[in-house]
Amino acid sequence: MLTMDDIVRDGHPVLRKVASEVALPPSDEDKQILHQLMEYVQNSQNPEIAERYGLRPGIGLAAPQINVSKRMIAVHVTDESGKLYSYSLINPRIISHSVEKAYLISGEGCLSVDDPHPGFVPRYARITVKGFDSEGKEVKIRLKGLPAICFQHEIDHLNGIMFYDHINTENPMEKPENAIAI
Ligand code: K2U
Ligand code: NI
Repeated sequence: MLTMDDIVRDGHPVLRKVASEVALPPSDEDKQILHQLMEYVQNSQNPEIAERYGLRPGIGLAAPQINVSKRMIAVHVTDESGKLYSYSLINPRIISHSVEKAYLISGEGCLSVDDPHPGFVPRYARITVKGFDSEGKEVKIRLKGLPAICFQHEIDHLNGIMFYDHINTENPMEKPENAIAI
């Protein structure tokens, strides 16, 4: 199983690379990586396992964060109505998005960033994502709320973008325009 020792930290060059597309159907090695990403996220949300292995809780994880520069992510998050969004995706891409933005009132963190970066992170309020599951089958997902924020955070990792890149440096706490607070 993955632990925090496997998660690279800010400053590692892999976090600033554009990750490579994954060949389909995925190889056994790529399927194993995808499984490990999801396993970490689920383990990190289990208080007993997280405490026993010192896992920082997360709702998503991208392959570059374990030093694998490939376009794979895992997301395991529940929205405000209690609906679970649990997806391990290969080559995910945002195919459409709202004009309206959204941001987390609490700001964002990252398993690869140890120090805080206070400030609002403007994201699209609603997105449609296409990708492929672990068997290479196409998946299309419409997202809003925290799941939409999480998918955008993870897809950013595949493009070498960190959450704090989006924060207004002049005024980090300035409310983003045309945006809903989550
Ligand atoms: O990619 C990662 O580093 C995992 C992040 C993803 C994330 C950060 C901010 C907003 C949405 C997703 C971790 O999940 S950070 C911990 C966390 C836990 C619950 C809610 C938000 C952030
Ligand atoms: Ni992150």
